[in-house]
Amino acid sequence: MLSQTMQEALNKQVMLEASSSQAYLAMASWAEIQPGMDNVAEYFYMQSEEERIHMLKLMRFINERGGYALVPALAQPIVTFKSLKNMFESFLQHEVEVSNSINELVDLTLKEKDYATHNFLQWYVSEQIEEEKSARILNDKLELIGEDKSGLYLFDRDILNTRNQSEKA
Ligand code: OFO
Repeated sequence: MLSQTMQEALNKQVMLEASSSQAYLAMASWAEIQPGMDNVAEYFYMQSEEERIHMLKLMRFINERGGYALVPALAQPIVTFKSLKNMFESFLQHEVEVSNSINELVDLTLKEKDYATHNFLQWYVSEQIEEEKSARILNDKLELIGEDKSGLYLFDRDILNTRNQSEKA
């Protein structure tokens, strides 16, 4: 059974995962109207779906453990970006924020001696390691490419492979 504090903290995480899904959906839509960034758009559409799955997984857990998962109200995410690089920086920033929040939740489970939730959250800990890694790799690539058009062409061409590789890992 979840404590009230734990339930509220998990519901906050539900909101964060839902906001991530919305933020990445906005990135997908923005990328889709940039010339030649079709695979980047696809990458963020998939990323948005994934965040929704993370949200659902949390909601099901809260309800299973005797709490009540609340569907959150969401603010509009950032919908325009100065550049592709700027969008990917925001992606990484977002993932770091999510990782910090997961770490705080893990901390709370230890304080409360809630080992069931602690165990459940380990999946999110591993997931965040992977997501942060992918976001950092993509940011490093963009740093190297700079304004080089052929580099950007290859970046878009290859981005879905990066995703498939990290899914296999
Ligand atoms: Fe939910 O994993 Fe990214 O944010």
